[in-house]
Parts: sequence; structure tokens; C-alpha cells
Amino acid sequence: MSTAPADFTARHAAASMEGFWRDDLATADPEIAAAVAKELARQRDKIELIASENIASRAVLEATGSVFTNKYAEGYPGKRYYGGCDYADVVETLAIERAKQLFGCNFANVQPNSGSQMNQAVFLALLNPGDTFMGLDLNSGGHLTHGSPVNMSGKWFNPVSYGVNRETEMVDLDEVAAKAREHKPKLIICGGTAYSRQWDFAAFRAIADEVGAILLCDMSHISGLVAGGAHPSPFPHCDIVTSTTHKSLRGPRSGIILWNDDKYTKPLNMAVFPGLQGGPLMHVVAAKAVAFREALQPEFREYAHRIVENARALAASLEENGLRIVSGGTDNHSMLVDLTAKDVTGKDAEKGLDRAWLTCNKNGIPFDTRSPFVTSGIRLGTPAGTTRGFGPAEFRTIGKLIAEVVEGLSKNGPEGDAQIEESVRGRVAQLCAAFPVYPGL
Ligand code: DSN
Repeated sequence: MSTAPADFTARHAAASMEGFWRDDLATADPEIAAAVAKELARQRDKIELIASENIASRAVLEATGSVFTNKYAEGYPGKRYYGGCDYADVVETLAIERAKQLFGCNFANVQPNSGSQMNQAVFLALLNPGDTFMGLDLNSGGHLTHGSPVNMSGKWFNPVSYGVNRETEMVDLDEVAAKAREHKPKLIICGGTAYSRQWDFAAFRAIADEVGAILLCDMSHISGLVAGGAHPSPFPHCDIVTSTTHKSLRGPRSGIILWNDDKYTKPLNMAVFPGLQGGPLMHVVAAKAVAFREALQPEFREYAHRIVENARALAASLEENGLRIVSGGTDNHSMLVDLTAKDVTGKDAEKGLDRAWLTCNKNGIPFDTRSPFVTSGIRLGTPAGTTRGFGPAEFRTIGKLIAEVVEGLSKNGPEGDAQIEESVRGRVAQLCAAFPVYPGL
């Protein structure tokens, strides 16, 4: 039995909690703090060209790191399974209203934790296992959750993929229509992750209507462009629209589901919670609300249009410097570069460019003969560089730098040309210094 006086135990407990309340990350966990500092330096000192990444505002970061981390709020605003949800209701209601205003639709669910979960929720709400649906083939720029055989969408459902035309490397609407007539899918998905051309939502609507399918657009990659009027909106053509919030939309890592017809409200909301998820990540919901507010400002419209202008400048520069752009150009924020003629793999290009402080990802090109771990291409995007302030002139320079590094790889193999890479690093450093990321953080 303890003989310590009660006040000693209380004082001891209070003393042991002092650091808990007081210590910042650097004091509490130097190893993690060091990794965070290095990641910040990486984002500052290298040029981010991954098409699905961006640089969120300080306000978005602050909301993501806020005390909403602590809160359980299972349910929806006004109908929660926990007490103390007054302020959770405030942030979720704001996020919903802002999302609806931003995309011009009637309903929004802002709870999906990720892009995969938002799409899973649509499947859970509208399909039964074994049901047939259509989506863009992963090898043509589609997403894992659009029917890849290794994903739940491809394992538990019956995916029929459509691709791009071998000549134009663009979505072949005749093929989509023919496959839809043949397979009578319950759901058709438009949208992709490595597709740089505009989506013809009206044409997809006509095909869906002809076969009685529900039309889903996964606009994850282009939602910032849609919000800013730099890509046509999937509304009113699509029944349901899903989007991640951290790509061109520039919010926290997360997902949303949007729709217009109230008949989808109950199935979709029930599918997100309690169908798939428990308590929503309220700190991330708060950060989504912040990002939507930012995207509603006139500056965001300018930002969205600059992303596209910059992508065109980058694609033109790459072509002028001898690299082939899949489908001959881009209408959005991204492009696929075909390295076949240079006899350089996507894998080696990703590594060589990283050594030169240019970050991108290897990516299969349509009809690629190499494996997804090697690939014949790289995918590039302009949202992050546009956030840091780069314009067409900077992106033209970046195109030239990429071509130089690829030329070194073409000449010397995977090791590349050390002299070229050193020289490119110098010019990347100059660009990064002129356009700082998170100054003062
Ligand atoms: N991983 C994302 C992308 O890079 O496009 C899609 O989920």
C-alpha cells in the first residue's frame, strides 16, 4: 500500500505532465523534429513537379495541426454520437457550405479521409459486389480505385476498362460508347490521374443516359482547375463527383463527395459513416474548410489559370528540347513525357532528376511495354511550382533543365552525367531562392 501523501502524488503527476504541455516537437522528439525540418528543407530547395502534389497555405497547415485532432464527432452536424461537438459542427457545416458554393452543387460530404475512401464510399452506396462498372484503364492514366485488378474495385466488382486511342492517345469516346452498350455498366467513371486532356462530360452523360448508368467523375487531379474555372465543371453532367483536396485544390490530404440529386444523400452519407469510416478527422475537415475558402477567392481563379498556362509552357519547352509529350500536349496541369526515343526509363529519369533537385514520378505511358516499376515515362505537373510563384518563363527553364538531365542519362545510362546534374542543381537553387516556400516558418 502506498504511504505517499496524496498531495505528493498529485504534485508528482503534475510535474511529470509539465513537459507534456510545454515542450515543442524539437524538445519532445528530436528525431521526428529533424525529419520534419529536413522535409521542409526538401520542399524549399527542390522543385516539386509531382502532378498530384501541392504546397498548402500556412493556414491549412495550422488547421490540420489544431486541437480538433482530439475530437471524436461520429455522425454529421446536428446528429452526432458524441457530446462536445458544437465546434466540430461549426467547422463541418462551413466545409460543406463552402464546398457546395465552390463547385455549384446541392450536397457535399466532407468526411472521406482520402481519395480511395471517397471512391469506395460511392461503390458501397451504389453497387453490389459483382456489379459491372466502367473506368479509365490504369495503363491509360486511370486510377487504382477505378477498377485495377489489384484494388478492391477490381476484385469485388466487375470492371470494364476503356483506354486511350493508340493514335491520338486521348480517350476514345467511340470505344467508351461501344463498351457501355455491350456491357451495360451500372456506373461509369470519368476522370484519371495521368491524363492531360479535357474531359468531355456532356459526351459521357449521353453515353451514361443511353445505357442507364450512373455517371461518376473523379476530378481529383483537376478539381482546383474546376474551382478556378480553368477546366469545365463536371456539374451538371455527372451524378456524383469525387475529389481529393490536396492536389490542384491545394488543401489538406483528404477527399470529398459532391452531388445534386437528394436521392443519393442517404446512401452516400451512410456509406461514408457508418459504412466505411468511424470518427471523421475533424482537424482535416477544418483544414478542408480553410482550403475551400481560399479557393473561393478571386486570386484562386488566377492561380488555376496560371497552372494551365505554366503546364503549356513546360510542355512546349520539353518538346522544343527534344522530348515527346504524350498526346502532343496538355489542357490541364499535367503531362506525360515519353522517354522511349531517348532509351531512358522512367525509373532512371526519376532518379536522375531527383539528383538534380527536380522531383517527379516515373509513370507508364499508354501501351507501355515496360513494367509499372520501370516505365517509359515520367509525369510532370505545375500546381506546386505555380504556388511558389513560377510563371511560364521559369517553367520554360525547367523544361530545358529536365531535357539536359535526360540527355545525360541517354548518353551515359542510369548514372547520368554528373557535371550536367551539378550544373542543373545550381540553376534549380537559383530558382528556389528567388521563389521561397514557407518564408518565416
Ligand atoms: N497517387 C495519386 C496520384 O499521384 O495521382 C492518385 O491517388
